[in-house]
Amino acid sequence: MSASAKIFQHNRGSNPVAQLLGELTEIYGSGAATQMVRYRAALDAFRAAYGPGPVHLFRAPGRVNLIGEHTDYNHGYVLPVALDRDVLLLARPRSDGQVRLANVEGDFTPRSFAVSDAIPSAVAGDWSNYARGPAQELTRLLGAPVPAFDGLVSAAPPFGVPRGAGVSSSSALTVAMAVAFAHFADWKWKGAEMARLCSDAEWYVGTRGGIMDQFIALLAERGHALFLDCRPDSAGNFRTRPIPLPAGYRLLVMDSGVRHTNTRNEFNQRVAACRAGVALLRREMPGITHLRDVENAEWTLLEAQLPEEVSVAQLRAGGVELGDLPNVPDDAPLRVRACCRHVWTENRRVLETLDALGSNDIPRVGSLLDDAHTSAAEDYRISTPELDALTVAARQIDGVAGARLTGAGWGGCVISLVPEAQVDEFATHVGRVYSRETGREATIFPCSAGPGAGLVTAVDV
Ligand code: NG1
Repeated sequence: MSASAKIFQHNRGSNPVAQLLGELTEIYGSGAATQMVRYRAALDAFRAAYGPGPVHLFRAPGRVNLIGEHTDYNHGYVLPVALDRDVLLLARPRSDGQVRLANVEGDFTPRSFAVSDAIPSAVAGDWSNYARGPAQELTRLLGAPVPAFDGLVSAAPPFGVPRGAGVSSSSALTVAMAVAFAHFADWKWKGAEMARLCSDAEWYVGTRGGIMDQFIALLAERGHALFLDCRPDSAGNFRTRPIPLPAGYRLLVMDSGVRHTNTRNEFNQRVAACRAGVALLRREMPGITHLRDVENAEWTLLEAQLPEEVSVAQLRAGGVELGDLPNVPDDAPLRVRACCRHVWTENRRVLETLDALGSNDIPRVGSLLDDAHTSAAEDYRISTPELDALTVAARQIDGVAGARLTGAGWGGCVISLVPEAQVDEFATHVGRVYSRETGREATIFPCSAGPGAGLVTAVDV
């Protein structure tokens, strides 16, 4: 179990309400009283679905990424922060090997599957895949089927992780499931191993993503971002460092309300462009495996070897294979040079941001965030008019340090570092300008940098 994950054991002798409130205060701070209402409603729903008895409560947070976008699967650097919005999973073990899943949100209808050595995935898009994936990966790791459970998920707004908003709701669900299976299997997980397991579980679902979301969901510390070097060392360990968020600023999240749906193909095409870049650079630099390997090479030397645009079919004709990448058509145009430029420059920006945070040079942090947005929009082409409109509005307030899209892109959220005294003015201004420019409503909320996933407590219902 990670040192940062809080574990609270059920104490039958104590007052369960006071005990739970104490535990929620550790996790949510001043938000504990309202969380209590949510937790009690979830406990009632669990009892209604599965009957009275003991229940374990697990949680896993969503995240924003301060900087370092689409660098994780290139073995680069990232700087994510956990939200205090999370996925709550209530669970009770079952002895018959059947996992049963319910959800407080009606659009996720009940599901069930049997644990076994080989758990088949449900159809693409089925929410049970976020439980099947971790169950399968943990079964593989432990060499025996994991214990089954009755589970109820509570992740509805405003406490849950917004879905499709680039704040990692899918990873939060995967991690919550993995933490529950691990707990009932009595597997004492360590951060890196569990993060990898959860990342593999998401490959099971079909996205060829990286490990950032799982790491931050598991290892987050209150009040801190997490610097993560996504290149494992020879023993499979990753370098991580908690980074305090700057005093006097709030990290504000602006949800555009635009949801990315069916963008897995676009995502995998960006992965393909990066892999193509590595394959082409390998002709001159035979040892490289990821774009991270060329971080110290001159960009002008690299770009000369990278085509502006090439298709998978053209690459294959030239003897270049890109590996297992679902949903990347043969004729998809891969913008290899621009995508690699984004990754190469973004890695530098992450390291510069660390330096700037270390010396409390917040204006410098702001200009790096702005540059990161430009690179994401122009080189990686993952922005939208709505995200751009939010960044423009955010930068109009004096003292704001940067604005950039966060997460995969194609909708979702923008973040800004806002001086504490200007938070209200900022939210009013951005909300007004955004609805004038786009006809949409933005949801603006602070990122409270909460703690990582784990077992909250066990109680009787
Ligand atoms: P979101 O925004 O949660 O879809 C995805 C990937 C991350 C990372 C970011 C872009 C998954 C589960 N998540 O996050 O690993 O690549 O995009 O920086 O694949």
